[in-house]
Amino acid sequence: MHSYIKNTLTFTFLALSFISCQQEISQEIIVYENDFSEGNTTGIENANLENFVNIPVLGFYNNEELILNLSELPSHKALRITVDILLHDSWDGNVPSPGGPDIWYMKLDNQEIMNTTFSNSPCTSTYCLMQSFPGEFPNQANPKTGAFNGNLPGRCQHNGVLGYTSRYIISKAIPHNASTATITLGDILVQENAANPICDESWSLNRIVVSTLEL
Ligand SMILES: [Ca+2]
Ligand SMILES: [Ca+2]
Repeated sequence: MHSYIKNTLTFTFLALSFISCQQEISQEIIVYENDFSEGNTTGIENANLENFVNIPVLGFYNNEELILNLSELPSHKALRITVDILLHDSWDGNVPSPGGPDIWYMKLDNQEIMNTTFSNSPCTSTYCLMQSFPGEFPNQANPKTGAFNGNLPGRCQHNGVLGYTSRYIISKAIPHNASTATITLGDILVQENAANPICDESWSLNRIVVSTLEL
């Protein structure tokens, strides 16, 4: 085999993209990947294995945090965190109390890296509850902007009704060099008029991938 090709193949993960500082990534190594199909929740606090339409997930959360603790990370300059999340039932996006705002957030080592809202509301000329994603709260975007799939069935309050679960695949690259990392996913959901809050609005985690980046 030609040595150039051989050397190229030696690197499992190559420079595929850029992060905000526009430096080229020389090596990306996946250090954690879990779709929960094996039932392994080692290192995750508040892990609760569930199923959503026969897909294994961690769920179902309402005003809760899910925390992944990683250690012995290889030398790196940044972490890429990719989450595949499902937002179930009547998320109301940016609206004020009593319906919202319905916040979902991510932290790395207790520093906020994402604080946004999601909306599963219908959107017509007379009724549309805006969401912040793909921006940060209180950005104004139409419901389901950026969704990987906005037409999955509701889980509880709108059980089986298409459009009441939306799926988002979110990837963030953050400067980081410590050998340990704590990743927190959480929500602040508001449903003051709901008899059963977790049935009215909840979320679940379908998959999480963490990789280290050398710049
Ligand atoms: Ca609601
Ligand atoms: Ca709400």
